[in-house]
Amino acid sequence: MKINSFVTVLLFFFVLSTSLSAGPIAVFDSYARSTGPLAKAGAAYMKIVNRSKQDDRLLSVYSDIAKKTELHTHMKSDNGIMKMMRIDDGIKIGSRKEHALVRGGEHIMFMGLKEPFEHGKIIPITLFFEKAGEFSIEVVVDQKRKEKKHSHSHTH
Ligand SMILES: [Cu+2]
Repeated sequence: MKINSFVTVLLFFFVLSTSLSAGPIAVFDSYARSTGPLAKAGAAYMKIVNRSKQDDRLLSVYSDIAKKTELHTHMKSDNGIMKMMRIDDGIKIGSRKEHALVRGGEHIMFMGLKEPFEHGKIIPITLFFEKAGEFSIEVVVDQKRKEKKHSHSHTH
């Protein structure tokens, strides 16, 4: 367990350091997961900060890890079941605001994984913003992470 928590601390600083870059956009508290080692799809969650004086918009996402990477959200369908839907018009990140991608809400979706999401694996993702442009991050797979704020669970 000691080694494990040391690695966690290292990962924490690694993730933290990726959020310290100058520029208007910062990403923190990010992680990725899949439903299991054989899953063909996975998702990533994070907090995105827009430090700029103007609103921005996350238009699209890309990763080498999957055949397709999309922005998704969850919508309640007519029969009350939560369904995932692709976001086509992007996600607004307001000026000097923080926007969270969370389980059961907006997320980055990887479809057709080229490699399994092993715990601790690092996933490169490029975010494309309307104003800030390209922003590359590396997100660590955390299969054990629980969503803290939402007590209800969603299968993904
Ligand atoms: Cu999805």
